[in-house]
Amino acid sequence: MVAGVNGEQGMKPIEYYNKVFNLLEEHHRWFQQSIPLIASENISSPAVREAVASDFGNRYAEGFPKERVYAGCRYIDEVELLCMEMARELFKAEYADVRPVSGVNANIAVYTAFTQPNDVMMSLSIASGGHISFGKKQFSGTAGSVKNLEIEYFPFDYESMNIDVEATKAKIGERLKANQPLPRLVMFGGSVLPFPHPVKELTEFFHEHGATVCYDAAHVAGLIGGGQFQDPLQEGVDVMTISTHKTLFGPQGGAILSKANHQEALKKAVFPATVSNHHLHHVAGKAVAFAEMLEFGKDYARQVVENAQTIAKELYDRGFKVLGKKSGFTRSHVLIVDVSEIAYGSVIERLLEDSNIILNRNLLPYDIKFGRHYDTTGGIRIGVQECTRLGMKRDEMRQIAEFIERLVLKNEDKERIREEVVEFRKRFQKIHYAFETATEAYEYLKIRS
Ligand code: DSN
Repeated sequence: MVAGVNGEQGMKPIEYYNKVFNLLEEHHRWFQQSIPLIASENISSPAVREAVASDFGNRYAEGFPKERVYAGCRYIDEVELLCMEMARELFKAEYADVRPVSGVNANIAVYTAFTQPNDVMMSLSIASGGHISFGKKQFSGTAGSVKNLEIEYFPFDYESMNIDVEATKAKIGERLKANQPLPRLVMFGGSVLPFPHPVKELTEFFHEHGATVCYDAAHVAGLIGGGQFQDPLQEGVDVMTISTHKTLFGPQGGAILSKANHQEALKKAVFPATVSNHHLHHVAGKAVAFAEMLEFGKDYARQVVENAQTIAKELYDRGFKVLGKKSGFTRSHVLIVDVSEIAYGSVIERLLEDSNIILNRNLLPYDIKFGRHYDTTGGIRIGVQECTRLGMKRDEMRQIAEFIERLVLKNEDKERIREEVVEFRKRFQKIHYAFETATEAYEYLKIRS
């Protein structure tokens, strides 16, 4: 017998075992009945899930295809080469490395390839949309903690919700004048990216000042692949990192795309520097997801952006303070709502969760100035990519905005709204933008007999 973590005394191993499966099935049921609005998540197709459940997940294949340090990789190599080929096609990239096991892992490989400890990196602060992997050492951010990089933030314009080009150039000018080191690496992109970043306007400038320029497209990779967002590699960046499961079709993982001249540096920075074995079942899943994206990506990405713009306007018209109004609220899958006059973002997050509407709190660019932090944010973040994959369009975006209005602004009974959400969701159980759509999107796929 083993002591229970939640005070259950003496659960037997078989009881723990059964409990895990019960919880998994309950999770699936809950998501079948919920509206998923977390901007960094998506639903993967049964095809991707099948690939992920394959024996690849039990194998080792360190290194590059055809250069492995293990036997048994005959088919693994073929799948990985196909995966790389599709990634190059999807992102019009000369080099694709599909081995990073996450977006953070991909960013660490980029830091490894292009920086030395104590170098300066320029990126967005977390409150302005940067990712924790861009963060300073004093906040336990990845770049500071792992590579000891000094972080210089991009100046950010709250109104346009974007990097301020002239202020950025001025900041670099000031560093030059003060004889301070200039950024060796620049990271565009991040975790809140409603509008294209000024890549064209700034990349040449940074190159002239000796920096390598990267774009963290973790959030918008599916929109780039679908031709609906800025295309950073064509706009001049040297390298782009992605997550494979946010606006892309999963499974969870990362990848790096670049120009050919960076291939050797990146290849070594991934293996052996920062990845040993690279989750081969997820490489198989990425390959299937890339095939789906090549076939269906354009229609999907167009609908995602239309849905995001629709829900943003609907929320605004109903009285919510949606940021970025001047620029049309969003040109991606994500929007940010300032709820600071109503309640903390965390309170709204829980209120909505009780009615099966799943989203997350988010810092506003000006939250730190007002003394707010990650648990007392002034904002919430909404992403529509998963709902889009479930087939939702304009009318459903209106309906979701109405649910949120009734809960947050009209204080209607949350149990009643939850029942309406469950009813609403019944019509959206299939996955769209996939080759095979017979299995339901959140169906619990049982392999055990
Ligand atoms: N930062 C997470 C998000 O955007 O939800 C992903 O790493």
